[in-house]
Amino acid sequence: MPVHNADIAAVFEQIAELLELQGANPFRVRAYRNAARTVGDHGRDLATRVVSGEPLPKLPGIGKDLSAKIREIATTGHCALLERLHHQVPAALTELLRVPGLGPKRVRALHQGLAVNTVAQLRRAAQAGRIRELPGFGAKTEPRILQHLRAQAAAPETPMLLPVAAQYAEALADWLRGAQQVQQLEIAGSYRRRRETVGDIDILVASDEPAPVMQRLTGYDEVREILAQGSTRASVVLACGLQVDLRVVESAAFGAALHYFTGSKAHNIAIRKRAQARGLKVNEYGVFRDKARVAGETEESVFAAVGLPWIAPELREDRGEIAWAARAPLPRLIERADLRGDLHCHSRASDGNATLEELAAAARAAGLEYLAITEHSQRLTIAHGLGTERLLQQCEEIDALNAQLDGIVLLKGIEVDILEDGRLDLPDAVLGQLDLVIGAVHSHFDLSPARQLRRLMRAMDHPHLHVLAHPGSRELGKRPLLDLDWLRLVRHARRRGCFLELNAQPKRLDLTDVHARLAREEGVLVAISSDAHTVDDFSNLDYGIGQARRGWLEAADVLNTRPLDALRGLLRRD
Ligand code: DGT
Ligand code: CA
Ligand code: CA
Repeated sequence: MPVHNADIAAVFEQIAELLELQGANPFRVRAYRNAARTVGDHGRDLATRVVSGEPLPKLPGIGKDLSAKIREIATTGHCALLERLHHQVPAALTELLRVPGLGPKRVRALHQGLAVNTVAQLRRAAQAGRIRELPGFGAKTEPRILQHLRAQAAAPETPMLLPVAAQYAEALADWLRGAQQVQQLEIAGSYRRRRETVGDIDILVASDEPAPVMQRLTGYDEVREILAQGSTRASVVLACGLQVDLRVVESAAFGAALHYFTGSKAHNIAIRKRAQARGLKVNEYGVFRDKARVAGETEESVFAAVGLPWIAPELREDRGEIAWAARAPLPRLIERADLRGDLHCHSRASDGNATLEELAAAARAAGLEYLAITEHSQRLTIAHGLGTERLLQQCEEIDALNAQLDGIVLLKGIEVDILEDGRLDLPDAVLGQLDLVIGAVHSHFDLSPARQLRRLMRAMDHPHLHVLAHPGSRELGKRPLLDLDWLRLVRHARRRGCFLELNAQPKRLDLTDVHARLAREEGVLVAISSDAHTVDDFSNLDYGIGQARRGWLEAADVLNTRPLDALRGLLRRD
Protein backbone atom coordinates (compact mmCIF):
# COMPACT_ATOMS: atom_id res chain seq x y z
CA MET A 1 0.00 0.00 0.00
CA PRO A 2 1.63 3.28 -1.04
CA VAL A 3 2.16 5.82 1.72
CA HIS A 4 1.30 9.42 0.87
CA ASN A 5 2.69 12.58 2.39
CA ALA A 6 -0.63 13.14 4.11
CA ASP A 7 -0.25 9.76 5.88
CA ILE A 8 3.23 10.62 7.14
CA ALA A 9 1.99 14.04 8.23
CA ALA A 10 -0.89 12.40 10.11
CA VAL A 11 1.55 10.17 12.01
CA PHE A 12 3.67 13.18 13.01
CA GLU A 13 0.58 15.13 14.04
CA GLN A 14 -0.57 12.22 16.22
CA ILE A 15 2.87 11.94 17.79
CA ALA A 16 2.79 15.68 18.56
CA GLU A 17 -0.60 15.37 20.22
CA LEU A 18 0.31 12.35 22.29
CA LEU A 19 3.59 13.91 23.41
CA GLU A 20 1.70 17.04 24.33
CA LEU A 21 -0.73 14.99 26.40
CA GLN A 22 2.22 13.45 28.19
CA GLY A 23 3.51 16.91 29.00
CA ALA A 24 6.62 16.47 26.86
CA ASN A 25 9.06 19.26 26.07
CA PRO A 26 7.18 21.85 23.97
CA PHE A 27 10.09 22.14 21.52
CA ARG A 28 9.86 18.45 20.78
CA VAL A 29 6.11 18.76 20.27
CA ARG A 30 6.61 21.71 17.97
CA ALA A 31 9.24 19.86 15.95
CA TYR A 32 6.75 17.09 15.16
CA ARG A 33 3.97 19.53 14.43
CA ASN A 34 6.14 21.55 12.04
CA ALA A 35 7.34 18.35 10.42
CA ALA A 36 3.71 17.32 9.89
CA ARG A 37 3.07 20.59 8.13
CA THR A 38 6.24 20.46 6.06
CA VAL A 39 5.66 16.89 4.91
CA GLY A 40 1.94 17.40 4.34
CA ASP A 41 2.58 20.43 2.15
CA HIS A 42 5.43 18.93 0.18
CA GLY A 43 4.57 18.63 -3.48
CA ARG A 44 6.08 15.20 -4.25
CA ASP A 45 5.41 11.89 -2.57
CA LEU A 46 8.34 11.30 -0.21
CA ALA A 47 7.58 7.62 0.12
CA THR A 48 7.97 7.12 -3.61
CA ARG A 49 11.47 8.56 -3.35
CA VAL A 50 12.37 6.41 -0.40
CA VAL A 51 11.09 3.25 -2.05
CA SER A 52 12.90 4.01 -5.31
CA GLY A 53 16.14 4.56 -3.37
CA GLU A 54 16.39 8.31 -4.00
CA PRO A 55 17.64 10.46 -1.14
CA LEU A 56 15.09 12.58 0.68
CA PRO A 57 15.13 16.25 -0.28
CA LYS A 58 16.39 18.74 2.30
CA LEU A 59 13.32 19.86 4.16
CA PRO A 60 13.29 22.65 6.72
CA GLY A 61 13.19 21.40 10.29
CA ILE A 62 13.62 17.75 9.26
CA GLY A 63 16.88 16.45 10.61
CA LYS A 64 18.33 12.98 10.99
CA ASP A 65 15.80 11.67 13.44
CA LEU A 66 12.73 12.80 11.55
CA SER A 67 14.19 11.64 8.22
CA ALA A 68 14.67 8.21 9.73
CA LYS A 69 11.03 8.22 10.82
CA ILE A 70 9.90 9.19 7.32
CA ARG A 71 11.87 6.24 5.96
CA GLU A 72 10.41 3.95 8.57
CA ILE A 73 6.85 4.98 7.77
CA ALA A 74 7.47 4.91 4.01
CA THR A 75 8.88 1.40 4.04
CA THR A 76 6.88 -0.28 6.81
CA GLY A 77 3.69 1.80 7.00
CA HIS A 78 4.24 1.97 10.79
CA CYS A 79 6.06 4.10 13.29
CA ALA A 80 7.40 2.46 16.44
CA LEU A 81 7.34 5.68 18.44
CA LEU A 82 3.67 6.26 17.67
CA GLU A 83 2.81 2.72 18.67
CA ARG A 84 4.71 3.11 21.93
CA LEU A 85 2.87 6.35 22.67
CA HIS A 86 -0.44 4.70 21.90
CA HIS A 87 0.31 2.17 24.63
CA GLN A 88 1.15 4.90 27.10
CA VAL A 89 -1.71 7.36 26.48
CA PRO A 90 -5.40 6.36 26.48
CA ALA A 91 -6.51 6.62 22.86
CA ALA A 92 -9.69 8.58 23.50
CA LEU A 93 -7.81 11.40 25.19
CA THR A 94 -6.82 12.84 21.81
CA GLU A 95 -10.52 13.12 21.00
CA LEU A 96 -10.96 15.35 24.00
CA LEU A 97 -8.50 17.77 22.43
CA ARG A 98 -11.10 18.45 19.72
CA VAL A 99 -13.42 19.97 22.29
CA PRO A 100 -13.03 23.75 22.06
CA GLY A 101 -11.38 25.18 25.15
CA LEU A 102 -9.67 21.91 26.06
CA GLY A 103 -5.96 22.03 25.39
CA PRO A 104 -3.44 19.38 26.40
CA LYS A 105 -2.99 20.83 29.89
CA ARG A 106 -6.67 20.72 30.67
CA VAL A 107 -7.11 17.27 29.17
CA ARG A 108 -4.30 16.06 31.41
CA ALA A 109 -5.93 17.68 34.40
CA LEU A 110 -9.22 15.96 33.57
CA HIS A 111 -7.45 12.65 33.17
CA GLN A 112 -5.44 12.92 36.36
CA GLY A 113 -8.03 14.68 38.52
CA LEU A 114 -11.27 13.03 37.44
CA ALA A 115 -10.14 9.92 35.54
CA VAL A 116 -11.84 11.32 32.47
CA ASN A 117 -10.50 9.42 29.45
CA THR A 118 -13.35 9.44 26.97
CA VAL A 119 -15.92 11.82 25.55
CA ALA A 120 -18.68 9.95 27.38
CA GLN A 121 -16.85 10.35 30.70
CA LEU A 122 -16.34 14.02 29.91
CA ARG A 123 -20.06 14.48 29.34
CA ARG A 124 -20.93 12.74 32.62
CA ALA A 125 -18.39 14.75 34.57
CA ALA A 126 -19.76 17.99 33.08
CA GLN A 127 -23.35 16.99 33.80
CA ALA A 128 -22.49 16.10 37.38
CA GLY A 129 -20.81 19.46 37.88
CA ARG A 130 -17.50 17.89 38.84
CA ILE A 131 -15.34 19.77 36.34
CA ARG A 132 -15.71 23.13 38.08
CA GLU A 133 -13.99 21.64 41.12
CA LEU A 134 -10.75 21.20 39.21
CA PRO A 135 -8.24 24.00 39.61
CA GLY A 136 -8.09 26.20 36.51
CA PHE A 137 -11.57 25.37 35.27
CA GLY A 138 -14.32 27.98 35.58
CA ALA A 139 -18.04 27.43 36.00
CA LYS A 140 -18.54 28.46 32.36
CA THR A 141 -16.57 25.50 31.07
CA GLU A 142 -19.23 22.90 31.79
CA PRO A 143 -22.11 24.36 29.76
CA ARG A 144 -19.66 25.10 26.95
CA ILE A 145 -18.48 21.49 26.87
CA LEU A 146 -22.03 20.16 26.90
CA GLN A 147 -23.10 22.53 24.16
CA HIS A 148 -20.18 21.47 21.99
CA LEU A 149 -20.91 17.77 22.51
CA ARG A 150 -24.54 18.27 21.51
CA ALA A 151 -23.53 20.18 18.35
CA GLN A 152 -20.95 17.56 17.47
CA ALA A 153 -23.46 14.74 17.71
CA ALA A 154 -25.73 16.62 15.29
CA ALA A 155 -23.04 17.56 12.77
CA PRO A 156 -22.10 15.28 9.88
CA GLU A 157 -18.56 13.98 9.59
CA THR A 158 -16.15 16.65 8.38
CA PRO A 159 -15.43 16.25 4.69
CA MET A 160 -11.87 16.22 3.39
CA LEU A 161 -9.91 19.40 2.73
CA LEU A 162 -9.28 20.04 -0.94
CA PRO A 163 -5.47 19.63 -0.88
CA VAL A 164 -5.71 16.38 1.05
CA ALA A 165 -8.25 15.05 -1.43
CA ALA A 166 -5.96 16.28 -4.22
CA GLN A 167 -3.13 14.01 -3.11
CA TYR A 168 -5.34 10.94 -3.42
CA ALA A 169 -7.35 12.07 -6.44
CA GLU A 170 -4.41 13.13 -8.60
CA ALA A 171 -2.45 9.96 -7.83
CA LEU A 172 -5.46 7.84 -8.79
CA ALA A 173 -6.11 9.90 -11.94
CA ASP A 174 -2.50 9.38 -13.02
CA TRP A 175 -2.86 5.66 -12.46
CA LEU A 176 -6.08 5.53 -14.49
CA ARG A 177 -4.52 7.50 -17.35
CA GLY A 178 -2.23 4.52 -17.76
CA ALA A 179 -5.13 2.31 -18.82
CA GLN A 180 -5.61 1.34 -22.47
CA GLN A 181 -8.04 3.37 -24.56
CA VAL A 182 -8.36 6.38 -22.27
CA GLN A 183 -9.00 9.33 -24.59
CA GLN A 184 -9.72 11.99 -21.99
CA LEU A 185 -9.86 12.06 -18.21
CA GLU A 186 -11.03 14.79 -15.86
CA ILE A 187 -11.71 14.97 -12.17
CA ALA A 188 -15.14 16.59 -11.98
CA GLY A 189 -17.53 17.32 -9.07
CA SER A 190 -16.82 19.69 -6.20
CA TYR A 191 -13.11 19.02 -6.75
CA ARG A 192 -13.20 20.73 -10.14
CA ARG A 193 -15.27 23.57 -8.71
CA ARG A 194 -12.41 24.01 -6.17
CA ARG A 195 -14.67 23.81 -3.19
CA GLU A 196 -12.76 24.03 0.09
CA THR A 197 -13.82 20.54 1.12
CA VAL A 198 -14.97 17.64 -0.99
CA GLY A 199 -17.39 14.86 -0.11
CA ASP A 200 -16.26 12.42 -2.77
CA ILE A 201 -14.25 12.36 -5.99
CA ASP A 202 -15.92 12.05 -9.38
CA ILE A 203 -13.71 10.91 -12.24
CA LEU A 204 -14.86 11.04 -15.80
CA VAL A 205 -13.22 9.17 -18.67
CA ALA A 206 -13.87 9.28 -22.41
CA SER A 207 -13.24 5.91 -24.00
CA ASP A 208 -14.73 3.67 -26.69
CA GLU A 209 -13.84 0.65 -24.62
CA PRO A 210 -14.63 1.02 -20.90
CA ALA A 211 -13.41 -2.37 -19.65
CA PRO A 212 -9.65 -1.63 -19.31
CA VAL A 213 -10.09 1.52 -17.23
CA MET A 214 -12.78 -0.11 -15.07
CA GLN A 215 -10.40 -2.98 -14.33
CA ARG A 216 -7.57 -0.61 -13.62
CA LEU A 217 -9.67 1.14 -10.99
CA THR A 218 -10.72 -1.99 -9.15
CA GLY A 219 -7.12 -3.23 -9.37
CA TYR A 220 -5.74 -0.09 -7.72
CA ASP A 221 -4.05 -1.25 -4.55
CA GLU A 222 -5.52 1.55 -2.43
CA VAL A 223 -9.08 0.39 -3.08
CA ARG A 224 -10.49 -0.81 0.24
CA GLU A 225 -14.01 -1.59 -0.82
CA ILE A 226 -16.01 -1.79 -4.04
CA LEU A 227 -19.45 -0.30 -3.44
CA ALA A 228 -20.86 -0.73 -6.93
CA GLN A 229 -19.55 -1.89 -10.27
CA GLY A 230 -21.13 -1.93 -13.72
CA SER A 231 -19.75 -1.87 -17.24
CA THR A 232 -19.34 1.94 -17.42
CA ARG A 233 -19.52 3.08 -13.80
CA ALA A 234 -18.09 2.10 -10.46
CA SER A 235 -17.90 3.43 -6.93
CA VAL A 236 -15.08 2.47 -4.62
CA VAL A 237 -13.75 3.53 -1.24
CA LEU A 238 -10.01 4.15 -0.90
CA ALA A 239 -8.00 3.13 2.15
CA CYS A 240 -8.01 6.76 3.30
CA GLY A 241 -11.82 6.68 3.46
CA LEU A 242 -12.40 8.76 0.34
CA GLN A 243 -15.12 7.55 -2.02
CA VAL A 244 -14.44 7.66 -5.76
CA ASP A 245 -17.10 7.49 -8.46
CA LEU A 246 -15.85 6.62 -11.95
CA ARG A 247 -17.89 7.10 -15.06
CA VAL A 248 -16.84 6.15 -18.60
CA VAL A 249 -18.57 7.72 -21.61
CA GLU A 250 -18.01 7.91 -25.38
CA SER A 251 -16.09 10.92 -26.67
CA ALA A 252 -19.15 12.42 -28.33
CA ALA A 253 -20.76 12.80 -24.89
CA PHE A 254 -17.68 13.79 -22.89
CA GLY A 255 -18.51 17.52 -22.69
CA ALA A 256 -22.07 16.86 -21.59
CA ALA A 257 -20.96 14.32 -18.99
CA LEU A 258 -18.20 16.62 -17.76
CA HIS A 259 -20.71 19.43 -17.37
CA TYR A 260 -23.19 17.16 -15.60
CA PHE A 261 -20.70 15.63 -13.17
CA THR A 262 -19.00 18.92 -12.45
CA GLY A 263 -22.27 20.25 -11.10
CA SER A 264 -23.20 21.74 -8.87
CA LYS A 265 -26.53 20.03 -8.74
CA ALA A 266 -28.27 23.40 -8.37
CA HIS A 267 -26.42 24.77 -11.40
CA ASN A 268 -27.38 21.69 -13.44
CA ILE A 269 -31.02 22.08 -12.56
CA ALA A 270 -30.97 25.74 -13.58
CA ILE A 271 -29.32 24.85 -16.91
CA ARG A 272 -31.86 22.12 -17.52
CA LYS A 273 -34.72 24.59 -16.97
CA ARG A 274 -33.15 27.05 -19.38
CA ALA A 275 -32.86 24.27 -21.96
CA GLN A 276 -36.48 23.26 -21.47
CA ALA A 277 -37.60 26.81 -22.18
CA ARG A 278 -35.84 26.44 -25.54
CA GLY A 279 -37.39 23.09 -26.33
CA LEU A 280 -34.19 21.23 -25.48
CA LYS A 281 -33.31 18.43 -23.12
CA VAL A 282 -29.96 18.31 -21.29
CA ASN A 283 -28.55 15.25 -19.56
CA GLU A 284 -25.18 13.62 -19.09
CA TYR A 285 -25.29 12.24 -22.66
CA GLY A 286 -25.77 15.52 -24.48
CA VAL A 287 -28.20 18.27 -25.41
CA PHE A 288 -31.12 16.92 -27.42
CA ARG A 289 -33.85 18.35 -29.61
CA ASP A 290 -36.37 15.53 -29.76
CA LYS A 291 -34.15 12.50 -30.39
CA ALA A 292 -31.33 14.37 -32.12
CA ARG A 293 -28.15 15.23 -30.21
CA VAL A 294 -27.34 18.86 -30.95
CA ALA A 295 -24.34 19.20 -28.59
CA GLY A 296 -22.23 17.21 -26.14
CA GLU A 297 -18.67 16.68 -27.30
CA THR A 298 -17.32 19.70 -25.42
CA GLU A 299 -18.59 21.79 -22.54
CA GLU A 300 -18.53 24.85 -24.78
CA SER A 301 -20.98 23.13 -27.12
CA VAL A 302 -23.33 22.37 -24.23
CA PHE A 303 -23.35 25.97 -23.01
CA ALA A 304 -23.64 27.32 -26.56
CA ALA A 305 -26.68 25.14 -27.19
CA VAL A 306 -28.51 26.93 -24.39
CA GLY A 307 -27.28 30.36 -25.52
CA LEU A 308 -24.46 30.83 -23.02
CA PRO A 309 -20.70 31.29 -23.07
CA TRP A 310 -18.59 28.72 -21.23
CA ILE A 311 -18.83 29.29 -17.48
CA ALA A 312 -15.82 28.49 -15.30
CA PRO A 313 -16.44 25.54 -12.93
CA GLU A 314 -15.76 27.69 -9.86
CA LEU A 315 -18.80 29.81 -10.68
CA ARG A 316 -21.23 26.93 -11.13
CA GLU A 317 -23.12 27.17 -7.88
CA ASP A 318 -26.35 28.69 -9.16
CA ARG A 319 -25.46 31.98 -7.56
CA GLY A 320 -26.57 34.09 -10.49
CA GLU A 321 -23.87 32.98 -12.95
CA ILE A 322 -26.36 31.84 -15.59
CA ALA A 323 -28.44 35.03 -15.70
CA TRP A 324 -25.22 37.07 -15.63
CA ALA A 325 -23.60 35.12 -18.47
CA ALA A 326 -26.76 35.52 -20.53
CA ARG A 327 -26.54 39.30 -20.50
CA ALA A 328 -22.95 40.38 -19.89
CA PRO A 329 -19.41 39.04 -20.02
CA LEU A 330 -18.51 37.08 -16.91
CA PRO A 331 -15.62 38.39 -14.82
CA ARG A 332 -12.17 37.44 -16.08
CA LEU A 333 -11.32 35.36 -13.03
CA ILE A 334 -7.99 35.89 -11.36
CA GLU A 335 -5.21 33.38 -12.00
CA ARG A 336 -2.22 32.42 -9.94
CA ALA A 337 0.14 34.19 -12.35
CA ASP A 338 -1.61 37.49 -11.56
CA LEU A 339 -0.22 37.51 -8.01
CA ARG A 340 2.89 39.62 -7.64
CA GLY A 341 3.38 39.37 -3.92
CA ASP A 342 2.33 37.81 -0.66
CA LEU A 343 1.27 39.83 2.36
CA HIS A 344 1.31 37.35 5.24
CA CYS A 345 3.99 34.93 6.40
CA HIS A 346 5.86 33.83 9.52
CA SER A 347 9.52 33.05 10.01
CA ARG A 348 11.28 31.24 12.78
CA ALA A 349 11.10 34.44 14.81
CA SER A 350 7.48 33.56 15.70
CA ASP A 351 5.91 30.19 14.88
CA GLY A 352 7.27 29.48 11.40
CA ASN A 353 10.21 27.20 10.75
CA ALA A 354 12.19 28.99 8.06
CA THR A 355 14.62 31.90 8.16
CA LEU A 356 13.92 35.20 6.43
CA GLU A 357 16.40 34.30 3.71
CA GLU A 358 14.75 30.94 3.11
CA LEU A 359 11.31 32.52 2.91
CA ALA A 360 12.54 35.19 0.51
CA ALA A 361 14.15 32.60 -1.76
CA ALA A 362 11.04 30.41 -1.72
CA ALA A 363 8.75 33.35 -2.47
CA ARG A 364 10.94 34.39 -5.37
CA ALA A 365 10.94 30.82 -6.67
CA ALA A 366 7.15 30.97 -6.45
CA GLY A 367 7.22 33.88 -8.88
CA LEU A 368 6.61 36.65 -6.34
CA GLU A 369 8.20 40.10 -6.36
CA TYR A 370 7.54 41.07 -2.76
CA LEU A 371 6.81 39.34 0.53
CA ALA A 372 5.62 40.90 3.77
CA ILE A 373 7.03 39.33 6.93
CA THR A 374 4.21 39.39 9.47
CA GLU A 375 5.11 37.63 12.70
CA HIS A 376 2.64 37.28 15.54
CA SER A 377 2.63 40.00 18.19
CA GLN A 378 3.50 39.69 21.87
CA ARG A 379 0.13 38.58 23.25
CA LEU A 380 0.36 35.32 21.35
CA THR A 381 2.97 33.83 23.61
CA ILE A 382 2.47 30.25 22.40
CA ALA A 383 3.47 31.44 18.93
CA HIS A 384 6.51 33.36 20.28
CA GLY A 385 4.83 36.65 19.43
CA LEU A 386 7.10 39.66 19.01
CA GLY A 387 7.14 42.66 21.31
CA THR A 388 8.44 46.08 20.33
CA GLU A 389 12.09 45.29 20.80
CA ARG A 390 12.21 42.06 18.81
CA LEU A 391 10.06 43.60 16.08
CA LEU A 392 12.33 46.60 15.64
CA GLN A 393 15.30 44.29 15.58
CA GLN A 394 13.65 42.26 12.82
CA CYS A 395 13.05 45.49 10.87
CA GLU A 396 16.79 46.10 10.91
CA GLU A 397 17.42 42.55 9.72
CA ILE A 398 14.99 43.07 6.87
CA ASP A 399 16.64 46.33 5.83
CA ALA A 400 20.00 44.61 5.78
CA LEU A 401 18.64 41.66 3.87
CA ASN A 402 16.88 43.83 1.28
CA ALA A 403 20.21 45.44 0.51
CA GLN A 404 21.50 42.03 -0.59
CA LEU A 405 18.41 40.42 -2.11
CA ASP A 406 17.82 40.29 -5.82
CA GLY A 407 14.47 39.89 -7.51
CA ILE A 408 12.41 40.11 -4.34
CA VAL A 409 11.73 42.76 -1.72
CA LEU A 410 10.79 41.97 1.85
CA LEU A 411 8.27 44.26 3.51
CA LYS A 412 8.35 44.97 7.21
CA GLY A 413 5.08 43.88 8.71
CA ILE A 414 3.30 42.39 11.68
CA GLU A 415 0.24 40.26 12.29
CA VAL A 416 -0.86 42.24 15.29
CA ASP A 417 -3.35 40.69 17.67
CA ILE A 418 -6.73 42.36 17.92
CA LEU A 419 -7.49 42.41 21.62
CA GLU A 420 -10.89 41.65 23.08
CA ASP A 421 -11.99 45.29 22.90
CA GLY A 422 -10.62 45.99 19.43
CA ARG A 423 -7.39 47.64 20.53
CA LEU A 424 -4.17 46.44 18.94
CA ASP A 425 -1.46 44.54 20.74
CA LEU A 426 1.44 46.94 19.95
CA PRO A 427 1.91 50.70 20.40
CA ASP A 428 1.08 53.10 17.56
CA ALA A 429 4.59 54.46 17.45
CA VAL A 430 5.87 51.01 16.51
CA LEU A 431 3.10 50.09 14.08
CA GLY A 432 3.64 53.41 12.29
CA GLN A 433 7.18 52.39 11.35
CA LEU A 434 6.11 49.31 9.40
CA ASP A 435 5.29 48.87 5.72
CA LEU A 436 2.26 46.72 6.44
CA VAL A 437 0.12 46.00 9.46
CA ILE A 438 -2.32 43.13 9.30
CA GLY A 439 -4.57 42.58 12.30
CA ALA A 440 -6.11 39.31 13.40
CA VAL A 441 -8.31 37.80 16.05
CA HIS A 442 -6.83 34.82 17.92
CA SER A 443 -8.97 34.79 21.05
CA HIS A 444 -12.48 35.53 22.35
CA PHE A 445 -14.23 33.92 19.40
CA ASP A 446 -17.45 33.66 21.35
CA LEU A 447 -18.35 37.31 21.91
CA SER A 448 -21.90 38.25 20.96
CA PRO A 449 -22.27 39.14 17.25
CA ALA A 450 -22.70 42.81 18.09
CA ARG A 451 -19.61 42.96 20.30
CA GLN A 452 -17.54 40.98 17.82
CA LEU A 453 -18.50 43.38 15.03
CA ARG A 454 -17.66 46.38 17.21
CA ARG A 455 -14.33 44.82 18.05
CA LEU A 456 -13.38 44.34 14.39
CA MET A 457 -14.67 47.75 13.35
CA ARG A 458 -12.72 49.39 16.11
CA ALA A 459 -9.57 47.59 14.99
CA MET A 460 -10.13 48.93 11.47
CA ASP A 461 -10.58 52.44 12.84
CA HIS A 462 -6.98 52.26 13.88
CA PRO A 463 -4.96 54.47 11.53
CA HIS A 464 -2.18 51.94 11.10
CA LEU A 465 -4.19 48.83 10.30
CA HIS A 466 -4.07 47.97 6.61
CA VAL A 467 -5.52 44.49 6.33
CA LEU A 468 -7.95 42.52 8.45
CA ALA A 469 -6.47 39.01 8.37
CA HIS A 470 -8.66 35.89 8.22
CA PRO A 471 -11.71 38.01 9.07
CA GLY A 472 -14.04 35.09 9.87
CA SER A 473 -11.56 33.30 12.19
CA ARG A 474 -12.72 29.91 11.08
CA GLU A 475 -10.81 26.66 11.00
CA LEU A 476 -12.50 24.07 8.86
CA GLY A 477 -13.63 21.10 10.90
CA LYS A 478 -12.73 22.89 14.13
CA ARG A 479 -14.11 26.38 14.52
CA PRO A 480 -17.03 27.95 12.65
CA LEU A 481 -17.03 31.40 11.07
CA LEU A 482 -17.63 34.28 13.42
CA ASP A 483 -21.26 35.23 13.49
CA LEU A 484 -21.08 38.74 12.03
CA ASP A 485 -23.02 41.28 10.06
CA TRP A 486 -20.74 40.91 7.04
CA LEU A 487 -22.23 43.72 5.02
CA ARG A 488 -21.56 46.21 7.79
CA LEU A 489 -18.05 44.84 8.27
CA VAL A 490 -17.23 45.12 4.56
CA ARG A 491 -18.70 48.60 4.29
CA HIS A 492 -16.73 49.71 7.32
CA ALA A 493 -13.56 48.41 5.68
CA ARG A 494 -14.32 50.47 2.60
CA ARG A 495 -14.99 53.61 4.63
CA ARG A 496 -11.74 53.20 6.51
CA GLY A 497 -9.63 52.26 3.50
CA CYS A 498 -8.89 48.83 4.97
CA PHE A 499 -8.41 45.68 2.95
CA LEU A 500 -9.68 42.20 3.72
CA GLU A 501 -7.52 39.11 3.59
CA LEU A 502 -8.40 35.89 1.91
CA ASN A 503 -6.15 33.66 3.97
CA ALA A 504 -5.09 30.85 1.66
CA GLN A 505 -4.26 28.23 4.26
CA PRO A 506 -6.44 25.30 3.18
CA LYS A 507 -7.93 24.92 6.66
CA ARG A 508 -8.92 28.60 6.72
CA LEU A 509 -9.82 29.87 3.24
CA ASP A 510 -11.25 32.87 5.00
CA LEU A 511 -12.72 35.16 3.49
CA THR A 512 -15.13 32.55 2.20
CA ASP A 513 -16.20 32.58 -1.44
CA VAL A 514 -19.42 34.42 -0.63
CA HIS A 515 -17.69 37.06 1.47
CA ALA A 516 -14.95 37.58 -1.11
CA ARG A 517 -17.68 38.29 -3.61
CA LEU A 518 -19.30 40.72 -1.21
CA ALA A 519 -15.98 42.55 -0.87
CA ARG A 520 -15.72 42.81 -4.66
CA GLU A 521 -19.26 44.11 -4.95
CA GLU A 522 -18.63 46.70 -2.25
CA GLY A 523 -15.34 47.80 -3.77
CA VAL A 524 -12.99 46.52 -1.06
CA LEU A 525 -9.74 45.04 -2.32
CA VAL A 526 -8.86 41.53 -1.13
CA ALA A 527 -5.35 40.37 -0.20
CA ILE A 528 -4.78 36.71 -1.13
CA SER A 529 -2.09 35.64 1.33
CA SER A 530 -0.36 32.34 1.97
CA ASP A 531 0.12 32.72 5.74
CA ALA A 532 3.22 30.64 5.07
CA HIS A 533 4.97 29.06 8.05
CA THR A 534 7.34 26.97 5.92
CA VAL A 535 8.99 27.41 2.53
CA ASP A 536 6.49 24.97 1.03
CA ASP A 537 3.48 26.98 2.11
CA PHE A 538 3.54 29.33 -0.86
CA SER A 539 1.66 26.53 -2.59
CA ASN A 540 -1.29 27.63 -0.42
CA LEU A 541 -1.71 30.46 -2.88
CA ASP A 542 -3.17 28.05 -5.44
CA TYR A 543 -5.99 27.25 -3.04
CA GLY A 544 -6.50 30.92 -2.25
CA ILE A 545 -6.84 31.56 -5.97
CA GLY A 546 -9.42 28.78 -6.23
CA GLN A 547 -11.45 30.34 -3.45
CA ALA A 548 -11.06 33.83 -4.97
CA ARG A 549 -12.34 32.55 -8.30
CA ARG A 550 -15.33 31.05 -6.49
CA GLY A 551 -15.83 34.58 -5.16
CA TRP A 552 -15.87 35.99 -8.73
CA LEU A 553 -12.67 37.98 -8.16
CA GLU A 554 -10.70 39.46 -11.03
CA ALA A 555 -7.04 40.47 -10.82
CA ALA A 556 -8.10 44.08 -10.29
CA ASP A 557 -10.07 43.12 -7.17
CA VAL A 558 -6.93 41.82 -5.47
CA LEU A 559 -4.44 44.01 -3.62
CA ASN A 560 -1.37 41.88 -4.21
CA THR A 561 -1.69 41.78 -7.98
CA ARG A 562 -0.36 45.36 -7.85
CA PRO A 563 3.27 46.19 -8.59
CA LEU A 564 5.15 47.14 -5.44
CA ASP A 565 5.02 50.89 -6.10
CA ALA A 566 1.28 50.84 -6.58
CA LEU A 567 0.91 48.70 -3.47
CA ARG A 568 2.88 51.20 -1.40
CA GLY A 569 0.57 53.92 -2.66
CA LEU A 570 -2.48 51.95 -1.61
CA LEU A 571 -1.03 51.27 1.85
CA ARG A 572 -0.72 54.95 2.60
CA ARG A 573 -3.57 55.80 4.95
CA ASP A 574 -4.17 59.41 5.71
P1 DGT B 1 -19.49 16.54 -2.95
O1 DGT B 1 -19.08 15.25 -3.56
O2 DGT B 1 -20.54 16.38 -1.91
O3 DGT B 1 -18.35 17.35 -2.46
O4 DGT B 1 -20.19 17.46 -4.09
P2 DGT B 1 -20.37 17.17 -5.65
O5 DGT B 1 -20.89 18.41 -6.26
O6 DGT B 1 -19.15 16.58 -6.22
O7 DGT B 1 -21.57 16.14 -5.67
P3 DGT B 1 -21.69 14.62 -6.08
O8 DGT B 1 -20.41 13.88 -6.01
O9 DGT B 1 -22.82 14.07 -5.29
O10 DGT B 1 -22.18 14.67 -7.58
C1 DGT B 1 -21.33 15.10 -8.62
C2 DGT B 1 -22.12 15.95 -9.57
O11 DGT B 1 -23.11 15.16 -10.22
C3 DGT B 1 -22.90 17.05 -8.90
O12 DGT B 1 -22.09 18.19 -8.66
C4 DGT B 1 -23.97 17.32 -9.90
C5 DGT B 1 -24.25 15.96 -10.48
N1 DGT B 1 -25.44 15.39 -9.85
C6 DGT B 1 -25.47 14.50 -8.85
N2 DGT B 1 -26.75 14.21 -8.54
C7 DGT B 1 -27.52 14.97 -9.33
C8 DGT B 1 -28.93 15.12 -9.49
O13 DGT B 1 -29.73 14.52 -8.81
N3 DGT B 1 -29.36 16.01 -10.43
C9 DGT B 1 -28.49 16.70 -11.21
N4 DGT B 1 -28.98 17.56 -12.10
N5 DGT B 1 -27.18 16.58 -11.08
C10 DGT B 1 -26.69 15.71 -10.16
CA1 CA C 1 -18.18 14.65 -5.55
CA1 CA D 1 -20.03 11.53 -6.40
